[in-house]
Amino acid sequence: MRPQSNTTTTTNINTFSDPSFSSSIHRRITTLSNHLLNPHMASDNQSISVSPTASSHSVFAHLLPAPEDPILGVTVAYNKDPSPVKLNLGVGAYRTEEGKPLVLNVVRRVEQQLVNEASRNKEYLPIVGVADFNKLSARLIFGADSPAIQENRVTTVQCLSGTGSLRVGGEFLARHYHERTIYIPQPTWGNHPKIFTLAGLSVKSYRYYAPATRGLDFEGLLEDLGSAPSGSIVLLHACAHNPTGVDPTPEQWETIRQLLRSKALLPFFDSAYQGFASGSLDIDAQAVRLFVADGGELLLAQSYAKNMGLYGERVGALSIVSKSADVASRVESQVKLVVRPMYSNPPIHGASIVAAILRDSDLYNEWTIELKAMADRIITMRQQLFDALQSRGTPGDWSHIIKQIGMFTFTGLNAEQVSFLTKEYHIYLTSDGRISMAGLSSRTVPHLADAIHAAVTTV
Ligand code: KET
Repeated sequence: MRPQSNTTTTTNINTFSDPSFSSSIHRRITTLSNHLLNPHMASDNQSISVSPTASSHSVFAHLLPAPEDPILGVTVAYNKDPSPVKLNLGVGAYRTEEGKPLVLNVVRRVEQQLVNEASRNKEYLPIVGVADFNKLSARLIFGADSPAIQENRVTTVQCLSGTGSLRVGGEFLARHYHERTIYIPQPTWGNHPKIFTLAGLSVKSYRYYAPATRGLDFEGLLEDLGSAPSGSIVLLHACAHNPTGVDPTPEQWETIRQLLRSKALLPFFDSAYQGFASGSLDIDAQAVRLFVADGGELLLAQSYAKNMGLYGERVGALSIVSKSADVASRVESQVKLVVRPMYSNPPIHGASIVAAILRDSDLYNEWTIELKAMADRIITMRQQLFDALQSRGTPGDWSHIIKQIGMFTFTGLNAEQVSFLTKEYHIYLTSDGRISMAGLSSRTVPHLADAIHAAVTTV
């Protein structure tokens, strides 16, 4: 069929009428047809070699099977267990009294509204994400009256939940900050060392938890951060420390702030549980606000996975507080250079839900009520588990269950006792003895208490 005449086809016609081009095409077609009809007849210099990928040997044959993730792997094991009494207390994900995942009513309502808005489209977001989401997220954590926000000293970039925000922040620091060492608490969320190492930072730890008291090792913390080289980065859990459930008191936070500022250490807050520690968004932001109020610089990774139940939507933000509006805008331009080659720009849906809730005072109030209900249910579970162990006369002091804060109890069970719980009682938790209190219900507390009692009396 003769092609239509337009510029492109004219070029094609000219190309095909070029004798050298048409003879090269002819040669290749002949080679290909010879090979297909009888591969042995193809002459040596025209044969199509068999690619190594077509052989039976895999180029990945040398790979060793990687271990499952210490936290998410617990869910993998749980899913394989056919027992009807199995209980997943591994991952920090909220469950209802019926043991079901929860989508907040306010989230469902906003999602309906978003779906019905015909004017919405699926265009790419800017590299920094939904502008309103960023503004409102900064206000949520720093406070609406924060001087840093009023002075335009805050750069906020929508990222892929808390993990993505930490990673982008880590890479930004590895590229542009003069000191490449980050101090993380011992213990901390298991993903922290991997995130920061892969971001290009060197990871060291500072003492945080005293197993003997099941409380904060405040002396150890001050000593370790006091001897960190000036300028080092310090990872701090904004509230509801994971996995210990132990937070500094407001007075201890003030001492930590003075130490960091006097040594020019750079704070990097991880805020994954705002609202889950006390039930109040403002109270849980107090430590962060203390550090912003002194006019100093800091980074903050924020997640809406837990407090809005948006786990799989991957909604979060990285905020960087700088000394001036001018620096903040240059910081933003450089953060964009980190994001663009990594994932280009963030997803729309989850951030639109958050922005809609934070923008509207009725929706916001509804959210705070649902959030408080989640936090309260966890506190009730703490009391019920403590009472159940008391009534069984389980040896040991279990008061840390009601003293610890947030989603987790750091039980003090050792790795053998944990594997006993899993093998004998089908209760799944991380090997460090952390249990997600949000995965418990009044119905399952007795089963867990029986298991803990058996573990500490027999293992
Ligand atoms: N920081 C902390 C302290 C944290 O516990 C988590 C998640 C995150 C950040 C990241 O959450 P994201 O979903 O990226 O916003 N912790 C729970 C889930 C997990 O391990 O991924 C957990 O510890 O069970």
